Amino acid sequence: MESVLWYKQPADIRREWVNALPVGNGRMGAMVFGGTETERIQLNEDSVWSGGFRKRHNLFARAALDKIRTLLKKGEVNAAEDLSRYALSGTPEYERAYQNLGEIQIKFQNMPEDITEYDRRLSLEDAIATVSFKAGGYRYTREVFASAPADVIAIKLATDNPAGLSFDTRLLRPRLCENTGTLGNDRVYVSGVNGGPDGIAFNMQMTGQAEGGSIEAIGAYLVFSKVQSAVLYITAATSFRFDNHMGECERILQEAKAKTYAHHREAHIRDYQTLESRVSFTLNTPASNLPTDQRLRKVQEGHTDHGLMALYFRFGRYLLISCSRPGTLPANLQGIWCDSFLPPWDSKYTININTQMNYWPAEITNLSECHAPLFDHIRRMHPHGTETARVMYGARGFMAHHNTDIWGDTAPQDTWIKGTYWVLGAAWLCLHIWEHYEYTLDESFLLANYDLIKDACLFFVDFLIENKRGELVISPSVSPENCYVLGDKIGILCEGCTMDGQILHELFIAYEGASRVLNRDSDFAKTISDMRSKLPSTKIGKSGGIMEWLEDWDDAEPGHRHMSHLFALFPGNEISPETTPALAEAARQTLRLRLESGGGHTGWSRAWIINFWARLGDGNEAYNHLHALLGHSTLPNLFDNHPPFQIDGNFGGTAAIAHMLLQSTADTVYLLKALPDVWPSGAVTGLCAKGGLVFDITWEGGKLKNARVKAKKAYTGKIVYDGVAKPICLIEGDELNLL
Ligand code: FUC
Repeated sequence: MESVLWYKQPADIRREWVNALPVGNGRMGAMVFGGTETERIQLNEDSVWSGGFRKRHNLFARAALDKIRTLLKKGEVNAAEDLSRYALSGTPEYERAYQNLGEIQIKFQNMPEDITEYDRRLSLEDAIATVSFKAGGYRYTREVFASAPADVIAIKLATDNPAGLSFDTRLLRPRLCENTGTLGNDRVYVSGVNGGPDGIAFNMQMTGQAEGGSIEAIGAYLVFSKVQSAVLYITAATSFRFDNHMGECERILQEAKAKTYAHHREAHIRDYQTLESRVSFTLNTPASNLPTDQRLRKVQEGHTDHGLMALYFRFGRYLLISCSRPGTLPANLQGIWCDSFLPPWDSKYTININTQMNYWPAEITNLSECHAPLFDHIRRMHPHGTETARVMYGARGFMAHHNTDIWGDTAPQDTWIKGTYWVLGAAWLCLHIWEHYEYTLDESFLLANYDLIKDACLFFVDFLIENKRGELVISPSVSPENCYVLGDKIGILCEGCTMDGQILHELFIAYEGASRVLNRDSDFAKTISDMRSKLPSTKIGKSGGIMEWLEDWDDAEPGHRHMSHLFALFPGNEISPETTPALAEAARQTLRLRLESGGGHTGWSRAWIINFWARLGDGNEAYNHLHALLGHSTLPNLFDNHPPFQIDGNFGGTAAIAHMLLQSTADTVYLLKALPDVWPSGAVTGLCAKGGLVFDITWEGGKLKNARVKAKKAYTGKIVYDGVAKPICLIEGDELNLL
C-alpha cells in the first residue's frame, strides 16, 4: 500500500509553504520545511482567530424583505439586488479570520555544508514527518509528529556526530505578538491578544530536553550545546477554551516532560493507527521509486500513476484525522494549516459547499468520529442562527447564510450578491447530522441533535412564499454563485432556484425521517411533508440539461465552478440513474455543457465533478477528472490547489474515490459502480455504507472477486453489483462473504 510522501530537497524556506509537510493532532497543526542549516516549522492552533463575536444583523432587513420580494415578483431584479445590498448585508459585513499562530525556528551551528543523502518524508503509516541527511560524513535526523494523546507537537533531533549537535531555537510570531521570553531554564513562550480587546488571547510554549550536552534558556531562545539528541515539545492554548490558557500550556508541557519521548511516540502511533488502519486501498500497481513531487510532475505531463491516486486517497484520510478530532473546531478552508494573518476568504467556513465537502469522506471512509467537530459547530451556530432568523427575517427557527466563523456567526458575510444573501447554510449543514445517523443508526446522537434539524425546517415554515405556480420558494434566492441572462441584463437574485428545492427536499426528508425514528412531533412532520410536496421540482430545460433556475434562463457563466443544480445528484440523493433515469441523463448533459465551457477549473469544483460521475456510474469519466485533479489542482505536498491552497478538494477527491468503489442509500449498497477500466484489479477494506455496514472488497480483471460485509447493526436491504440486486438480511454482528 502507498504510504509515504517523500522529497529529495527541503521545502524552500522563503516562498514554498505548500512544499512543507503537514502534521496535526486535530487542534494543533505544523508544517515541516526540513531545512539543513535552519529549520522552520510553521504552527497553527485551531482557535487562533482574530477578534470576538459581534452582532452584525442589519436592522433594516425585516422591513426591506417584503419590498425586495415585491421587486423580484415584478421582475425588477437589479433594484431588488441593490436594496438587498443595503438592507440585508451584515453590519459590519465581515466575519472573523483564522490566522497563523507562529513558527519554530531552529538554527544549527557549524553544520557542514556538504549535504548528501537528503531525504524528507511524511509517513502515512505512523503520521511522522522525518528529515535525514549526511553532513561532514555524519548523519543528522529529525522527526516531527503532532500527538493527540499528549496534545503537543513533538520534535526529536539527533546526530551520530560524536561532537554532538548545537543549535538555538525559538518560538516566533512574526506579527501581532505582545510578549515573548523564558519561563525557567528550559522553556520559552510567546503570547498576545488577537484582534482588539475582545479578541482571542493566545499563549504558546516550547520546552526542551537534551541528551548529553546542555540546554539553556536565554532571552527568547533555547540554546542547545553539543547534544547527542534533543527533544522539543510545543503546545498552545487560547482564551477561546481556557481562561487560564497560559496555565493550560504549562500543564500540558509538564505532563509531556514527565514521560519519555519513546512513550509519546508509541502512544501517538497507536492513537493515529486506531483511526487510520480501518481503511486500506490498493490498486496493485508496482511501487514507484520516484519522489512525490516528481510523480506529480509526471502526472501533470499526462502520465498515469494509479499508485499516486491511492496515495492521494490515503493522504485525504490522513488530513481529516489530523485536522478534525472530537473536541476540536471543524476543518476550515485550509483544514488547520495556515501561514497567513489574512488568509484567502479568511480561511473560515464557507458553507455553500466548501465546509460540507470537507466532511464528505468522514462517514464512508470510516472516520465517523472526525465528523463530530462539525456537529459541535452547528450547535455553536444555533443560538446565533435563531437570532438571525428572528431579527433579520421575522422568522422562527434556525438559519445561516453562506459563511460562518469560529463563533458560529450566521449574519451575512460580504456584500456580494452572488453569495451573501443565500439562506440555506444551516439547512445544508444539518443534512450532515442525518447522514451521520444514516451511517451509524445512532439514535441517541439523532435525539441530541434533533432540535437542530427541526429548527432548520421551522425557519422555512415561516420564510417560504408561494410563487405564481403555487410552489413554495425562497425569495430572495440565488443559485450559488451563478447569474442568468435576463434580456439585455444579468440577474443574480431570483424567486426560487433549483438548488433551493433540492436542499429543502433533502432537509424535509431528513426531518421526517428523524421524527419517525424518534417518534416525535408527528404533527409538525406532517406540516413538513405537506410543504415538501409543494417544493419546486427539478426540471429539464431546452439544453437537455437540468434547469438551474425555475425559469429556463441561460447561464451568464456557462462554465461556472458551482454546479448547484446538480446538488440532487450529489451530495443529495434525489437524482440517480436507477431511480430517475431521465434526470440522470439530463445531469450528464449539464456536466458536459459545464465542462465544455471550462467548468472544473478550481480544485473543489473538480472534486465535485468526480463525485457526480461516480454517482452516474461512469468510472472512466470519474477517473479522467481524478487525473485532472492531480494534474491541474494539486500542489507538491499533495494539498489541493483552488488556487490558492484550499483543502476541500483533497476531501472531495478522497470521498470521490470511495464513491467510485462503493455507494449506498438507506437500503441499497452499490459495489464498484464506477470502477474505471484502468483499475482492473485492486482491493479496498473498511469502507462504510449506510445502515451500519462495513465492506472489504477485492476485484480482478475488472470484476468483483470478493466482498465481505460486517453488520454493526441489523440490516435488511440489497447489494447491487453490475446491475444485479441481491437481497440481504443481517443481524447485528454478522460478518459474511457475499460471493
Ligand atoms: C466559494 C467558491 C470559491 C471559494 C470560496 C472559499 O465562494 O465559489 O471558489 O472556494 O468559496
